[in-house]
Amino acid sequence: MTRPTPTTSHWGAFGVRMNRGEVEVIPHPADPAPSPLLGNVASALRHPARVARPAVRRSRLEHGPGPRPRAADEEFVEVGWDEALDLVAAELDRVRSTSGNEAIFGGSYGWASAGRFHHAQSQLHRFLGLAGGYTSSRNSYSLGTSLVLLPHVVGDSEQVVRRASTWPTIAENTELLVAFGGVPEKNVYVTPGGVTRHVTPGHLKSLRADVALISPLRTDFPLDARWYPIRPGTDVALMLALAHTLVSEGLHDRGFLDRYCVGFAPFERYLLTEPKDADWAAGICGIPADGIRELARRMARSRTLITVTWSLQRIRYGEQPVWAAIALAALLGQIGLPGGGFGHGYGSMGDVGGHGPTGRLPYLPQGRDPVSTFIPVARIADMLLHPGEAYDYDGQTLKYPDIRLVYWAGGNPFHHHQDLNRLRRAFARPDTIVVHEPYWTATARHADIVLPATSTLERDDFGSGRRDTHLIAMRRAVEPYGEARDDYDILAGLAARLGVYDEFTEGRTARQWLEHLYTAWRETAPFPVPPFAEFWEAGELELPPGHERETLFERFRADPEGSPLRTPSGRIEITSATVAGFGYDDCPGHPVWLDPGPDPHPLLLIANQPSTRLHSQLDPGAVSQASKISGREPLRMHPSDASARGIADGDVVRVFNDRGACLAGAVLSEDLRPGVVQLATGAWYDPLGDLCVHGNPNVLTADVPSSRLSQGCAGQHARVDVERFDGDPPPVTVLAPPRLLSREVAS
Ligand code: PGD
Repeated sequence: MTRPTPTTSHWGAFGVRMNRGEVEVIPHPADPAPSPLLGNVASALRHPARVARPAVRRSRLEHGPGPRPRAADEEFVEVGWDEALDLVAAELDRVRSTSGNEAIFGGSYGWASAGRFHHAQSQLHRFLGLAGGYTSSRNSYSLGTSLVLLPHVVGDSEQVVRRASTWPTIAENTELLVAFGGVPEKNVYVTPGGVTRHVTPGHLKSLRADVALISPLRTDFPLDARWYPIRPGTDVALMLALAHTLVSEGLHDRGFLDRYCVGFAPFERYLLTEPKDADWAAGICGIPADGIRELARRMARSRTLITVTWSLQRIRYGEQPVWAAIALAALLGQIGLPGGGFGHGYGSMGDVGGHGPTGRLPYLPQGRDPVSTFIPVARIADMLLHPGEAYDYDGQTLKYPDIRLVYWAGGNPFHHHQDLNRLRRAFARPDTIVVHEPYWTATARHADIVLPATSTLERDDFGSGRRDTHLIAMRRAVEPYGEARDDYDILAGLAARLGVYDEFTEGRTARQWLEHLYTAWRETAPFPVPPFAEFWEAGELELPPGHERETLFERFRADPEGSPLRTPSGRIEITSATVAGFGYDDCPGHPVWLDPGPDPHPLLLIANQPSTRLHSQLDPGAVSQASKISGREPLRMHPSDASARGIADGDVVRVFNDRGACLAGAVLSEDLRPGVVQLATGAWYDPLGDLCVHGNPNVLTADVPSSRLSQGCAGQHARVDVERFDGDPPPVTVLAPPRLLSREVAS
């Protein structure tokens, strides 16, 4: 038996071996809980949806650059690499000389693939920076709201996410875990950049704490828990009522509030006038008032950890649940004590609560972007549709640039953005859209020029994620698909045409870059690191372990003067004078309940992360495909909502609202609250007019920000209705390439 070739991915390290011409995937021997997503890898690797050759939209080839509808079903013409690269280089040059580099949007948000060198965005940003610069994007679709809010409240988002209290500390000390959004196990298999040991499932089993699962979905906690089936989007009302009970019954810790917090008084006034009590909250969140009071009292007498998943901030007014949870934890006075306080993102990502190493890893410098213009990442459609328009962001007034060229590598906006029918209109505005992709995703189909990128198994790299225990040599295991090239080689080809080849490559091949980055890291690493050749041969390097027992804000608690928070006051800001000073009605100076207002559609759709793929990645893979119903994404709904609509388990249904509609396959389940339906993100968008025939929920979500403060993604919820789809549903076409013409036929 040959030794497996090592590699890693966002969903785990693994090995591959060729077995009678087929790729065999072997979990890493040190992984106690390999991800189910590994079952997608072999089937997706050479799927017909791969991009084999550079391709240009036919109308672009015939008519040159300019705004155009960019229909997803238009033909593409396959061209040679030289022609494709000449086209892209000429267009970059045209746009920068006629409109300036600000007119090039290179934000290129997305998860791309694991691998420290061939990271698509880092490569693209480095190249575009050398080519004169680009308009960039900030923050993430994942955590964009909290990334802006947390600095105002606790001074730091990095610490909350990267140095969260570790699972062993929680297992040993927490008596009551109050989990808003639960700890969804499906997400803990994923960590950006790689993960070798999936330890969270094991840690969850070792918890001694009682668990209060506060979620519309019972499946959001994998083990026994007391389920509070809350109405989606109303967690803040519940948190305020818990706070109200603590304050009105004198159960709050005044000493902690005085010493470690500022701005409790205005918040207390808010709680007590027009009281935000349990009776008030029960009418909003659907949890009985007695249950709310009883939970508050248990929280006060137990070592209590309050956790909030990232999904809770991915909604309109998404700042509020995060801020209210911190205020609630402050009232309990346990922040900085082992097993107490608050946490953000347990179950949102594999590394939150992890205790792997925290040291620096080898990395590719992205260089400098000479253009300072940026957008908060989720404002892409607004930017394309409203050039020149002013908008608010974190106390500033910014203006959307006029983008003529969009360049995307390593992301799928036609997966990740909201209101996809609006995004299609936005994508009609620029003169040119360039995409590097291994697959014919919906984004590739909405581009003008598509350049085929290799996947990780087709190139040499090394990889390791945050708090990962290993650095893995990712050795090329198979030949590139078709004529696919590494993003680095594609960009080097463009750099040569634009006169920045030497600056971009620094005279190195990809393999030489690996050795260079590794060696630079090795020279400064605070522990012994073998030479590159030895590491490459061994296939991995185990990194020195991190601290198993850590508590968030332990040092601040021990010495608030010596280790202050990086807020203006140095303390936890229950009221922020800075945020209050911005005067935003959708994010005032302390946590508040903001009613999203009426909507005629009776069901609340939760568009959460899938369990069968990573975002839209691997949708053609076997595990993802096996979950589909008549080829459509499964939509979970309560039997009472289904029977009221004449829907049976396994029916194809149409999910709709004013923005659009999609088809899905009904799965009836009592594990969700009546009135709630759930459809995971990531089914490849397959438009037929305003209908997605495949089941992408982002045709239904609204393209509105969480607030003027953060302008974060609010795609987790949408109001919808559902009906049975009678007759033959239109076929899913997106898993086959678009119509491809050869150069001769096209001319
Ligand atoms: P991916 O499917 O990971 O989604 O959005 P994101 O755009 O990250 O897209 C990555 C793309 O990169 C894939 O198409 C893949 O083929 C391509 N790729 C992989 N490797 C390479 C490479 O080496 N080179 C190149 N050129 N391409 C490569 C994710 C985003 O979606 C996130 S993070 C979140 S948390 C959001 N969540 C929600 C949500 O909760 N609800 C809704 N409704 N919408 C969301 N969207 C967001």
